Amino acid sequence: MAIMVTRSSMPEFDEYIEEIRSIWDNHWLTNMGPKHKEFQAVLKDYLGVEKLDLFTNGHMAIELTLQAMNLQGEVITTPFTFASTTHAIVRNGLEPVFCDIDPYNYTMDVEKLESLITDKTCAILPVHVYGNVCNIEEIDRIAEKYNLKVIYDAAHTFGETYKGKGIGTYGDASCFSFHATKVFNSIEGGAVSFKSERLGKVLYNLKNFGIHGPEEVSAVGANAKMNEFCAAMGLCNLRHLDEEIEKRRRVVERYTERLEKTAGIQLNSVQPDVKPNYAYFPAVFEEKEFGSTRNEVYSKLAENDIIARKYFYPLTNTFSAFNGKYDVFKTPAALHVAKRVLTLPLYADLPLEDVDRICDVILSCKK
Ligand code: T4K
Repeated sequence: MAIMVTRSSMPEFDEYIEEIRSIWDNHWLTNMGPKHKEFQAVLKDYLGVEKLDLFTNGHMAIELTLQAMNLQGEVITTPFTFASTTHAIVRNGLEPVFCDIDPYNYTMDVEKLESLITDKTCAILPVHVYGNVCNIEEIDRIAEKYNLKVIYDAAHTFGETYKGKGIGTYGDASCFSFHATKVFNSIEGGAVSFKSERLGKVLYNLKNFGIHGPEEVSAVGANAKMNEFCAAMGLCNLRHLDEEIEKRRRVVERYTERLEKTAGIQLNSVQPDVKPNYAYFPAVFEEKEFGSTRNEVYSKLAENDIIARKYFYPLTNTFSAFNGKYDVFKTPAALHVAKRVLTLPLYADLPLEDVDRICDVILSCKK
């Protein structure tokens, strides 16, 4: 069987059945039922945040957060991310302004941030990409100086802490994804942690049609509610998450041991003050020193039934959807990394023998 870039974590079948049994008693499938309430409460606790709401997925979490802030103008973000981040900005009628990334941790290059601020800038939407935490202090300082909102795309940072505090406590809001491919999943799902009570109320309106009772509709909202089956999956998976992260750590350590000394491969390093979740294992291949290109390594792995992924290539500012509107040469570090990066297979139950086999194939490409 092929080894894919990841494999969804799932509880034992019986554990999930036990979790959903009560749904057959109460026939309550969605619309903020008991599982939703319980999941919301345990998540607040796990993430160490005071205010949090649940959504159908990580994308709607970002899109509705931007909408709830009632923003206008330009949002500074990075193009080295999944389509969702940029699309959430554009779908709100806002203009994305692309900041380059740090070539080593792939998050927003804060040295380049301030020069992109104009009188139209309303917010910063940085991405904690691969679980690497952005330069929070500097982003906060700049946001405060120019009175900008900060919304973190925290899709990859579930359960991480920075300086001992939950990652969701930083910025005005942080948006998490619980998609099947994430460290922690609720099949599909997402959450927003936020500071302002008022923002929470608007977000709730947006996720539930603005409905506040059978005869009261006080806002024009959409539908982005998490259903009971997803909440139940989240409840089950959360019980095993610490163990899963520990297993991921072992996989990451093995990859690192096997690949770190090879010239021409840049690996991710654990950041100071961060409790990591080992979400992804990016490796950047520099052809000059390694002797093979990223695409050659990708193909060699595929010949061996190992399906790595080029997250995040292409950059979002080159998507054909935007018809060449954005100048990719304004984000040269992002372009450099996107052409050279491969995210290697990583999931809790990936056997270390498979990691060794993957590394053997990669090292066979070294010239
Ligand atoms: N912001 C960022 C920075 C994100 O990375 C994402 C999502 C979002 C926002 C938006 O959050 P969501 O709205 O998705 O909650 C995947 C995911 O669909 C997406 O959630 C994720 N980022 C992105 C990085 O990756 P694909 O198209 O690459 O996934 P796919 O279907 O090719 O799956 C990859 C591998 O995962 C498969 O080869 C096998 C495994 N897999 C997949 C699925 C769907 C499973 O084991 N089980 C499954 O159910 O986008």
